[in-house]
Amino acid sequence: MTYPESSSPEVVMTVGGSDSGGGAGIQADLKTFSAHGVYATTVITAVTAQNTLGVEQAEPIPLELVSTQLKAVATDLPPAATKTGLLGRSEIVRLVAEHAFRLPNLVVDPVLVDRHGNTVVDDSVPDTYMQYLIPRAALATPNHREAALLADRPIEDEADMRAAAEYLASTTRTPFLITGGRLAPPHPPLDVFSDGIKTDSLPGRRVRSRNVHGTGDALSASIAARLATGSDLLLTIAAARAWVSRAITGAAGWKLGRGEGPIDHFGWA
Ligand code: PXL
Repeated sequence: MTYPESSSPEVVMTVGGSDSGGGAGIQADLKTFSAHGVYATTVITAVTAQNTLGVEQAEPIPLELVSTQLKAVATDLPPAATKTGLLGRSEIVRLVAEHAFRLPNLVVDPVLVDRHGNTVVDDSVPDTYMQYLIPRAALATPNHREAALLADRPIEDEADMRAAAEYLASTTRTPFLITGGRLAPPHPPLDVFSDGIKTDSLPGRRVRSRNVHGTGDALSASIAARLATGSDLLLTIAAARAWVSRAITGAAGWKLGRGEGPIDHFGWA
């Protein structure tokens, strides 16, 4: 089949780690991009051996090979939007920042903690994000634990999330969406958006499901895919949040693996 040039799909690139279990990371981004009808390209920064129960091993890809992937993809298949996930080391955060001038609609999902809340990066990584990469992005989407590391202050509740979002956005001059899906009960799930001037609390719906692995990746990837076809940032965020909520609801009854299972990227349920 041939596509007339005018109907070629938009290209969206993801930079992140491979999740062998298919629920998060590069594999989840491929699914999310495909579900949104955009053409996915990938730059792999690390390979993890993991399943729904957890990560067994993680190996970084050498810096030079990450750099060559980035150049190969960005020069031949220029992305209309890019999402970053697990970058892992400061040198990779800086490498992506060096390419940012050719990466419009850059959505930075700073993966700094694992699903249990343990920090998975060196101490220098949050600062490197704040100094080099996030100021060049269209949006940053940390969860509340990652936002606490970036802002270097505790975040326990909505007031903390709002103050941190405003501080982070005004410091970097980049809009922030702090996600609070895993805020400790009794707090309802809540995301907070700030562009440094106005700050909005975006309440969510609590869906009872153990299958929430990769929800953060799905949100940032959905936002990147939607920005590629160009629309307003706040409307994009609202549409992406609704899409993720449907994907969580769809997979609530799934029994894939013995641990935290994946979400329903394609609306199968
Ligand atoms: O969900 C964050 C994430 C990103 N990338 C990789 C991951 C995870 C979480 O498990 O494994 C590769």
